[in-house]
Amino acid sequence: SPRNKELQKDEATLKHDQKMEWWRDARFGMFIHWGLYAEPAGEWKGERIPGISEWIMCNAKIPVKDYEKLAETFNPVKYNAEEWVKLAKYAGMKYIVITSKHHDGFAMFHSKASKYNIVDATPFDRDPLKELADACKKHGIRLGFYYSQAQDWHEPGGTYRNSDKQPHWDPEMTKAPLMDYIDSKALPQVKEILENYGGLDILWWDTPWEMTEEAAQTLQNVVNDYPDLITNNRLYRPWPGDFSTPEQHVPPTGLDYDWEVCMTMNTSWGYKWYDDNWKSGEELIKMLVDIASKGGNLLLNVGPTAEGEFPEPSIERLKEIGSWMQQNGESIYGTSASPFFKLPWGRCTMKETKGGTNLYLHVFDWPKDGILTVPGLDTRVSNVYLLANPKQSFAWKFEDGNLNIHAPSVIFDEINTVVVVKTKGGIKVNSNQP
Ligand code: H79
Repeated sequence: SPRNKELQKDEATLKHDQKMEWWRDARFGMFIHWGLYAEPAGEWKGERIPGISEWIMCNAKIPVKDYEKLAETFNPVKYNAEEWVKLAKYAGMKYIVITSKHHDGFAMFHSKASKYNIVDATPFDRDPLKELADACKKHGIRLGFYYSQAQDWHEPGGTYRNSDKQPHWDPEMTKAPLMDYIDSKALPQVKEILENYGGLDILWWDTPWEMTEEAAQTLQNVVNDYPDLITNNRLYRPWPGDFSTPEQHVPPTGLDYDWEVCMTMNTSWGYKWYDDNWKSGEELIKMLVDIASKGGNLLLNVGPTAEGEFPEPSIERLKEIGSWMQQNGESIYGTSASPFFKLPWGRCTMKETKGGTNLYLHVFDWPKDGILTVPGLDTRVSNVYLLANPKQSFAWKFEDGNLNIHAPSVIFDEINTVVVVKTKGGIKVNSNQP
């Protein structure tokens, strides 16, 4: 009956909400792009190859046999999983997603399905993803693996996409159908990563364009055995997965579906030694706030070196974000999108509390007159104070249908100061905002 159908749907929605709860609260995660491409780091035979470094095999049209040789010298002896996890945690990140296999086809985990993996094909006799999984468990960080399911430039049958839609530059790679590669490598490897790493929280697919529905369904059948696993929307178009994935841009408004922006700190995902185009720590903090104010997550990328270390500029930025998050994380975690259409001075996030709702006002630009106007707010306010220093409270007044907060000039020049408006009961915002 229709009534039964409705009840079933409610149950499915409830289950889905339960599954997504930690992810929605987390707001902030670390993406790690690490693979053989960290070794050339954007340069091939003395030549700088334009584009993102993890695409170097494709961009420089490197024959499979030549690219494979990178494995013989890939030896990240400085890798220390716990250091990575501790830094992510200090930065305020609640989860990590790492490339288990990128488009180059090289597995960064021990795989029985393909010898082309870090344990069997390199001098490095360790499984770095096992070590990462253990470190994440120890420090309470959730873990996801990125897996390039369609593009695999190392296998006949793996797809390959470029802007001019040419076939793979290495003719050997075009001689098998997609399902051969899916059955012999992608499917067994996906089973391995889901089974061997203590239970993944996220599986992050990429580049769905050349997938077929048959290939997608084959992989989805495995995913279905893991009811708590969260997946993105890049297995197959137009399948929605659990969340959508704006890449390298922040949407102008929130989306009505769970979403996560993935973003690099410089230009490339994989390590590229001469990529100096770094966003500042302040920019990244404001980006996280902007995304949270629209109800999304930020997955911020680090591209470690072939020695197994984070680049110094990434470390600096993670620390800068961390020192802000240590004081202001409450205004990010577990919050929901701003109830305001637009705020001239910054952004807003909000969160239910025992007695009412907290509004977190992120002040990017202090109004010159020191009066912070919260437009159209129609709510009983019990306190207004500085999140980083709750003893610092502010006077407030309702005037002309707006809440005006009178801020002393001492804090005017701080970047992104968070002012908490504690309210009693729910938030009501009148729509006749400026
Ligand atoms: O893993 C990261 C990227 O390597 C991957 N997704 C993120 C998370 C990615 N794959 N494709 N793209 C991003 C965008 C595609 C860009 C392309 Fe091109 C433009 C493919 C072909 C033309 C630029 C030029 C990149 C490769 C050649």
